Amino acid sequence: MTEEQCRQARRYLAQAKRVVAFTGAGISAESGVPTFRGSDATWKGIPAAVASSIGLLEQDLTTAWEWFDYRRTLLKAVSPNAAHIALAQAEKRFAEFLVVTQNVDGLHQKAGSARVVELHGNIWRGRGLRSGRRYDLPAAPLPALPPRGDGDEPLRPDVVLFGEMLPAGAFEEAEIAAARCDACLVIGTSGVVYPAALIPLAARDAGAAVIEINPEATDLTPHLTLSLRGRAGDIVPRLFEDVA
Ligand code: BV8
Repeated sequence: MTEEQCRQARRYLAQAKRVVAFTGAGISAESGVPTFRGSDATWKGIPAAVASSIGLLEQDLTTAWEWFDYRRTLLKAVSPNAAHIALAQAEKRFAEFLVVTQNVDGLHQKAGSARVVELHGNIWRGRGLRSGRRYDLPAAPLPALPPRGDGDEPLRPDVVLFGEMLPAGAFEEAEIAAARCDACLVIGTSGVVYPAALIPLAARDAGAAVIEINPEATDLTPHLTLSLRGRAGDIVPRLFEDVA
């Protein structure tokens, strides 16, 4: 990111009343959470996108739980980083500020963000296979797989798997916010997963300034107002430094 780009991005934010921060796995990378498409995106030789698919869960619930409980064990030890914290602190300075995340790690809430839409669910919850009832899960590693709810009902991870619809309401809430915002940050996402990747495009279509923060160019880059090269933990705090 150049100083001029930083000044431009800060000007857009200083003029904004309504902000959406759209985040992906890259915002948690500096907390030590593996991304989906980095070199570390496999488990027992299975690509993450396959391990996180409805096909695998329907075929073998226990293996699906082994994958998710492995990630929950990794995530237990991680903390929000400077980017998560900067977004949580920025929330109070705007008339409207919404974090729309593709992540399931709960790090935005842990950093203090109160307005968060989780498009893909949350890895700390389970959901009854039949009842759909949600439960907070015991600490990882789980004593038995699959975990069970009331009436000994087997649970599944309360996340959206590849090949599944997004939670009713979450996507719509994100779309409405994107269509109203003046500025949309796009932080740490490769922009390949749909329908989530439509959110920054909805902001662009509504005339918002859409600002990407990523060490690399992505599928979204050509469609955005500004693309700031660099790590979220370095850039995001600078964008909000003494914003009125
Ligand atoms: C749907 C929860 C329709 C689980 C996730 C073929 C078959 C089936 C489906 C499809 C198909 N082809 C396309 C689809 C649709 C599919 C899709 O988009 N697939 C992609 C891969 C092509 N989408 C779906 O299936 C969605 N549902 O379409 O339903 C439907 C209609 C009718 C009936 C049924 C269904 C559901 C998608 C939700 C999947 N679940 N998560 C879990 O976590 O295990 S998505 C998963 O990927 C994560 O949530 C992750 O966040 C997300 C997106 O990836 P990114 O966040 O972008 O992460 P990625 O690793 O890709 O990139 C990281 C970026 O960070 C990089 O750019 C990197 O440069 C950058 N970075 C790295 N370090 C830093 C950094 N940036 C800043 N700072 C740093 N330090």
